[in-house]
Amino acid sequence: MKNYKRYLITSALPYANGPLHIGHLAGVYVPSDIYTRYLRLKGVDVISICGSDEHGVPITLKARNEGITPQEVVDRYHAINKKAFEDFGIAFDIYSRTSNKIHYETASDFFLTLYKKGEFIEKTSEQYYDEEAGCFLADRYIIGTCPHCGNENAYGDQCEKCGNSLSPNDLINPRSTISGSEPVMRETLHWYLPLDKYEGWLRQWILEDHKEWKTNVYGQCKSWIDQGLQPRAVSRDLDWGVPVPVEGAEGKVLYVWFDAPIGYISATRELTPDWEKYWKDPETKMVHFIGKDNIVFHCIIFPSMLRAEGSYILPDNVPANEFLNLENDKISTSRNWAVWLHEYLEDFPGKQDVLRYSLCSNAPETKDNDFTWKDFQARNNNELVAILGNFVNRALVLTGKYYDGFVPERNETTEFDRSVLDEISRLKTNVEESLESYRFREALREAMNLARLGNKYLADSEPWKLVKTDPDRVRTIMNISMQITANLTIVLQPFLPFSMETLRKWIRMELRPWSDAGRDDLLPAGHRIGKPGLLFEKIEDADIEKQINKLMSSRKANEAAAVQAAPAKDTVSFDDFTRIDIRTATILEAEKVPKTTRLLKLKIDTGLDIRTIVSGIAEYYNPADIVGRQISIVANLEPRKIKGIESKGMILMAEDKDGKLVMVSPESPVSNGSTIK
Ligand code: B3M
Ligand code: ZN
Repeated sequence: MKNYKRYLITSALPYANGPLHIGHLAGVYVPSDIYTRYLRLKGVDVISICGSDEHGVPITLKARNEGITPQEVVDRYHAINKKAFEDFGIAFDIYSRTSNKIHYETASDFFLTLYKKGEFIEKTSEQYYDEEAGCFLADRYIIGTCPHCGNENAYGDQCEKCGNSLSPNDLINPRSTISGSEPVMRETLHWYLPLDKYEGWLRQWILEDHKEWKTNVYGQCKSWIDQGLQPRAVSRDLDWGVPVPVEGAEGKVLYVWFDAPIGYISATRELTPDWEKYWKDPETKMVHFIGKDNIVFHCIIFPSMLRAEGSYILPDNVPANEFLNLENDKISTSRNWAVWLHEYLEDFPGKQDVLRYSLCSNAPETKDNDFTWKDFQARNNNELVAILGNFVNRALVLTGKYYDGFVPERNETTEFDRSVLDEISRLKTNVEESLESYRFREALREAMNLARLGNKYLADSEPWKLVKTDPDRVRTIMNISMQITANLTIVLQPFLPFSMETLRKWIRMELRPWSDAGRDDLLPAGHRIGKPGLLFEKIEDADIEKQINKLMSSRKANEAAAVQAAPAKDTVSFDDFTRIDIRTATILEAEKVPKTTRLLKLKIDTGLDIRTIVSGIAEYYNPADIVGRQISIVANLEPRKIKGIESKGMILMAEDKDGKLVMVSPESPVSNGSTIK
C-alpha cells in the first residue's frame, strides 16, 4: 500500500435547494467525517472539502415556484445546510459554495484551458425551445415520456422511475415545465466533452488499475464504459450559472455537473494558498465521498476533465454508498418522507452521536438499506446504553468508589488479564484495517467490541465480590478497565466525537493520537479521573411512536394529495385540442330544475348568443348568488335534452379532492365570448 504525504477528502456538494436529511448523512457525510477524523487522529496532513452546489435547474425551478431569485434560494439553504453539518460534527476544513467569486474564476479558467487545448467539440444542434417562455428547455425545464419505461413525467436529464440518464431530445411528447406548452426545435451552439475519446484510458485507469474499488462503484463504471461513452454537453442555455467564457456564448452557462466538481478545487483554493500540493502532487491521495447517483460524474466525467486539463491528480478511490430508505420507503423531499436533520435535533437535542451511530451501523455501504425508528431505538438502548455506556459507567463509578477516582496500580496479571490486554491492541488493528478499506460499519462493530470486551472482563472478574478479600486483585482489574476506557475514547472518536469528548473530560484525558490506541498504559496509576455522568440515556417507546406518527401523518397528507389528481387522460394532439371552443360567458338568470336536487337551469350570455345550459351544480351554488358571475364554458358541445330542457354547452368546473365542484372563472372580468386557449 503506497504511503501518501497528504490526503484530500471531498464530499459531494449538496444542492442548496433544500434541507439535509438522514439519507445525506448516511450516504456521504458520516462516512466522510469518520474517515477524515481517523486521518486527523493519525496526524497525517489531511483536508476535508465540501460546500453548496448552487447552480442547476432544480434551484432555478424552486426560485420560479417561490417567486424569488436563485441567489435567494441558495443563500437560504447554504446557511441551513452549513449549520446542520456543524451541528452534527461533520468537520469539513471548509464548507464553501459555487456561487462565490473564486469558483466562477476557477471554473471559467478550467473551461478556458480545455477550450484553448481544443479538447471540446463545438457543435450546433437542435434543442427544444419554449416559444411562450422564450427560453431553451434544459434538464428539468422539460418533461415527457421516458423512451425506456414509459414514465410520462420523465425529466430532460433523467427518468426518476427507471433511473436512465436522458437528454431532452430522447423524450416522447415533450412539454415545457415552464409554460406547459409543446416546445419547438431551435438551433443552438454548445460545447461537448468527448468522453468517447477518453474511453480507452478510462478502461485502463478504472477497470484495470482500480479493481480494488467497491463492487457497486466498479460495476457501474464498467457498465457505463461497456455501453460506449458519448460526447457530453458541458454548457446550457440558462441564465443562472457560470457564464461560458468564450465569444458567442451569451446566454450560455457551464452545465452544473461540469462546474460543481470544480467546486472542490475552488474551495481548496479558498482554504489554502498551498492548494496545488493537494490537487497536483501525486503524493496526495484524493478520495471522493458520494452517493451512487453521482458515480458517473466522479469516476468518468470529472476524471476525464482532470486528465484533459493535464495538471491534476486523479481520485485514488470513490467509495460511493448506496441509498438509505426510511421505514421501507424511498426518502422523498417532495413527499416529505424524510427525517430532516434540523427537526431531528429539535426532537432529540444533544443526541447527534446516536444518529451518527445508528446511520453508520446501518449504512447502505454495498446495497440500499433501511432506517427504521425501532432500529434507531434498539441501537441506542441495546448498544450505546447497555454496552458502551454500561461498561464506562461501571469502570468510572467503581474507580471513584474504591479509590476516590485515582487509577490504582496494576499488580501481578493473570493469563486472562494478559489476553484482555492483547485483545485491546488486536481490536485497534481491526478498526484500522476496516477504516483503511472504507468499511465503516465493520470498523464501528470492531470498536464496539472493545466495550464488549470491557463488560466481559468486569463480569468475569467480579471486582465487587473481591474488593474486601483481595484488594490487590481488584486494583489490577480496575487499572485494566480504565485502560480499556481510555482506548475507547480514541477508537470511537471518529464515530462518536461528541460522546468521546465528554468521556475524555470525565477521565481527564486529552485527545490522544491514533498511534496511542492499543496501549495498556494510557492512564498511569495515580491519575485522577473526574465524576462520570450518563453517557447515553434510554430512548422511550413514546419518543419513537411520536416519530412514526409524524411520518404516518406525512404519508396520509401525501396520499390525500395524491388522490386529488385523477389519472391523466390519453394524450391528445394539439389539433384535437383546438377543435374545442372554450369561451367566457356571464350568468343572466339561474333557477333550480323542478324535481331535481343537483340541477340548475341557467340563462347565459356567451358573447355569441343568449342560451340555456343545465348544470349539475345545485348542491354547491345558490341560484341567487351566481347571477352576474363570469364563467368558462365549452361553447361548441352538441346540445343535449336534460329533464326536457335543451342544454347548449357545458360550464367548466374543477372537481375538488372531496368531489366538490368549483367554478373555473377568469381572474378578472373579460368580455363575454373571449376565447380560452
Ligand atoms: N450536487 C449532489 C446530488 O446529486 C450534487 C453533488 C455535486 S458534487 C460535485 O444530490
Ligand atoms: Zn424511465
